[in-house]
Amino acid sequence: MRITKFISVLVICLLFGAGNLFAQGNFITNVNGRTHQSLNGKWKYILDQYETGQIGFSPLYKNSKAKSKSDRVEYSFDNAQTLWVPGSWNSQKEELYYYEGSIWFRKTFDYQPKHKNSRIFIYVGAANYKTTFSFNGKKLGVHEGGFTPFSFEVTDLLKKQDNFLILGVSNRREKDYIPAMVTDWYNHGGITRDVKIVEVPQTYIDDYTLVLQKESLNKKTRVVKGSVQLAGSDYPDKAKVEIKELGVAAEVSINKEGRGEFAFSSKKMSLWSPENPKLYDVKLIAGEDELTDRIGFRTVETEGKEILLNGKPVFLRGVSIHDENPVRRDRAHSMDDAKLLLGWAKEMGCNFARLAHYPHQENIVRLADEMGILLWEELPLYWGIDWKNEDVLKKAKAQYSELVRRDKNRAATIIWSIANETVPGEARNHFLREVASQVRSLDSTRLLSAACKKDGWEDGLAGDNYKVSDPIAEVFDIVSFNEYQGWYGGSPETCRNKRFTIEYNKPVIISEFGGGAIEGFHADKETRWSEEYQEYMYQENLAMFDKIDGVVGLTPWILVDFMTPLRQLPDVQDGWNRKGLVSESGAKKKAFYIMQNYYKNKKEEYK
Ligand code: GCB
Repeated sequence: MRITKFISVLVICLLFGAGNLFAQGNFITNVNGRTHQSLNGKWKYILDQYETGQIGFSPLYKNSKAKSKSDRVEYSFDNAQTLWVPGSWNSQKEELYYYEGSIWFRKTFDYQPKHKNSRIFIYVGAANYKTTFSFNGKKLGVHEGGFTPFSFEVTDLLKKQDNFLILGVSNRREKDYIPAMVTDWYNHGGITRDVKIVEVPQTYIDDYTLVLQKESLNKKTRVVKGSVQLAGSDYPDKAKVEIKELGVAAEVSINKEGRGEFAFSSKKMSLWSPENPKLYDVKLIAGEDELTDRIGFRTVETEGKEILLNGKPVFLRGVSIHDENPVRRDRAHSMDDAKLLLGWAKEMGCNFARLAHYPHQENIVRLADEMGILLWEELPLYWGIDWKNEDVLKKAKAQYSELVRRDKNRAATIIWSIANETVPGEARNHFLREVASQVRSLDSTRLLSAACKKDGWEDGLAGDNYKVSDPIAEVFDIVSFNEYQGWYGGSPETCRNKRFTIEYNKPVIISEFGGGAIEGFHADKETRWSEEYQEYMYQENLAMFDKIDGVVGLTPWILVDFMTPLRQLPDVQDGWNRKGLVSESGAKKKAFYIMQNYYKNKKEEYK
């Protein structure tokens, strides 16, 4: 009888989504620029493989405790084991290595607001993939998407002592998720980025954008235009934007909706570029709220087959990167992790990185701003997306607006890439067009692209002539494609005969190329998995790309070996994709130096 009741509750909940409020979009931005306190550290956890935690024998978010010795509480956090947050669960416990399902996390804490009359939010940098968020026993909503932030307001629920925050995180794969069922990367589950308590005044600065105006690029006085959006109820008439170093103090008139636009000019402004990654401390003041951000000013556009940064042609000396620290075998989540990855890229001579295949942690974007590394940012519209499903399209738009909201003031980010290796077709073209126009409407100042495929051997078109004619490239500023000649097709020397026709008069980026090598395995250049094979393949590929008209950027696949359940070849892959130019332990393979040398020459060429 009990079981029948349980099943009917379960069915009703599944049908009606258990009253979930979806929380996409308006998270608190620039959390480090506001009053905050970390909730990182050890969290208690309960495993919930069948995902009944919202409704089961005891809804886990309620944090039930036995009140008497006869009370039956089957799920209790109090004596549970712990996991570190941030961190993927897979990397922390052997028995969780391949676990896919849900885990409920609990953090207890006392908190005394630092300011009187503050509003209190809890911010989560990312949790993979779907999170049920609850605070002090109340379910506040659900967030979907494993790589973008979310936050919930808890002002009215907060107590001075014994608060409990419970997050149910599921990393199950589903056909209507983004990404979908199969990826060539590891499905790190859990709360993978920082969790913070953030305090803001009753009315606060919710969003802001500053953009250097192209028309003023070559003028003595450079002009920046921007906007501020406040959240709250009692909007001040005016807000202010200040940059001390430039002597800027711009007044912003705030309208009834809490929005204001502004413009200021400066004769002294240095442009941001890889050679001169100049950032300014920008202070925004509105009523009681005040925050600072470090912002660089530059322009980016295309002209024919060139990409112009601050009006000058640039060659993007790039590399593809996954958001993973191979040494800790975990998702990257700290500034140190970001330094490790961008440090290798810089050593290789890069001025550009492709943050594949999903939004990376905010630290790496901010570090790229400081170091002068241009960025391609991406959404996991990857293999096997359910293009016909309108809900999936909504999710893609929601995730993209979160990414743009987070990073739109970063000078480093110049390209939004909306997809990777997707097969042209009516439904897919419609879907990506919709995403492209959504991204453009959110941010018309950056370039759009996607990693496409060429037409060739896969389509049975034998021969040496390849075409890049994906119809979706029509809506992009840059044509990008992945190319694995010498690894998935033919031996490295077959590169010599290949010719490419790009059907668009647009700049071209080779968004992936490469092949695997086991670091320290040396043999002749025909032996697969040897460093020599990889080195040879890089040489042949680079020579082939040099002959393609319009190539202005490369992002070889990939900077470092990365974890993936897709690659199991014993003694060779062992759960790792070996295409890294650097090994999992940080040793550079021979091909690393081929790229380093190639980029040294490119840098000279583009001086
Ligand atoms: C690709 C994918 C990338 C894979 C890579 C590979 O084309 O975009 O996610 O990891 O190939 O190693 O095969």
